[in-house]
Amino acid sequence: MSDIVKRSEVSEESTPRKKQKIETQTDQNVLAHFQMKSVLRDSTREKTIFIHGEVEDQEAIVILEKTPIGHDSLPEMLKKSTLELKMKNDIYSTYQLIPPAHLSDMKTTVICPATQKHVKKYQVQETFLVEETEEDYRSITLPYIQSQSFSVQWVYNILEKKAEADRIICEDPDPKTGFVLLPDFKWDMKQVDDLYLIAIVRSRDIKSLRDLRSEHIPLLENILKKGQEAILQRFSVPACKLRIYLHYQPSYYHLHVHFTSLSHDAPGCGVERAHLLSDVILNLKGTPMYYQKRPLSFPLRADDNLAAKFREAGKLPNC
Ligand code: M7G
Repeated sequence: MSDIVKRSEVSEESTPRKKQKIETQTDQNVLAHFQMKSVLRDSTREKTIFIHGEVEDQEAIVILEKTPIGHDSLPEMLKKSTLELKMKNDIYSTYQLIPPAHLSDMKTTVICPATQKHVKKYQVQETFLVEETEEDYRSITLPYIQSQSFSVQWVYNILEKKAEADRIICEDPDPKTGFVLLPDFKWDMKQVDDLYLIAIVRSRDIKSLRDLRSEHIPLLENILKKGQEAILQRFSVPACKLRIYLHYQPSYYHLHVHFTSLSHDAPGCGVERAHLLSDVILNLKGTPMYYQKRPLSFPLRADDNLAAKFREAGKLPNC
């Protein structure tokens, strides 16, 4: 794991001028200028907190996450930490362990400038399951995606090597079957237990699972095979320990595939949103227009504008 590097990550969803400003601030500790407004969500189980605030009059979101303990750091952690006894009873004792500073860092993600849509994405909300037919997609979802989905500028920056070029794990330049595989910004790359990478396809005209047809099978098989090989070679994680899937609905409408460690309960890996890539390939082999024709179910947050559109169309009658 010595070739795994640590780095701070910043959303690319900003204009070039603003981006420049944010990157400079990040280098000098952007959090020093962060004015907290509210906690959007707090997960004690995932040990993550999502905070909404402002950085110099720009809306911002900061995500702080305590990451798993790396096996490599255990000997040093056990030897060099300070232990404060909290309780002792018979053979049982609990302590507060204070590790050396370099072993107690926290993964931090900054989104700035953040949009209202980002704020909603991270807020706690009730969710509903929606069943979307082919007709619903055409009349409700597609117009919605075209009018108000998140910018995919960060994706184009990766494909054009304007951002994260040094993080690429493997790439295939073919315009039809090619892709770029790199660490997802949810992963700090410190240990493989929570491994998380994404493969971003080169083709710019496939928005999501819904657009996939049998002609895309070579692309999907290429991502599956080369992604698995690259992860084995670079991180020594075999294919049988990977969960490889697509989200429907995704947050970003440029086709990408998630590669996560099977032992990691990654956000969004539940059956209501994740579609295993191997199943997608089999479905397309059996029925070339499977994803165009079949109703697809997915969760929607109560305050999501897409949920409002489904409600208006009478598709969420009791919600
Ligand atoms: P998704 O299924 O569209 O949405 O996946 P989700 O965020 O609801 O899962 C997009 C994936 O891209 C997510 O896993 C994000 O963590 C990841 N991601 C988003 N951004 C803005 C970046 C980025 O700038 N760099 C990298 N490396 N990953 C990103």
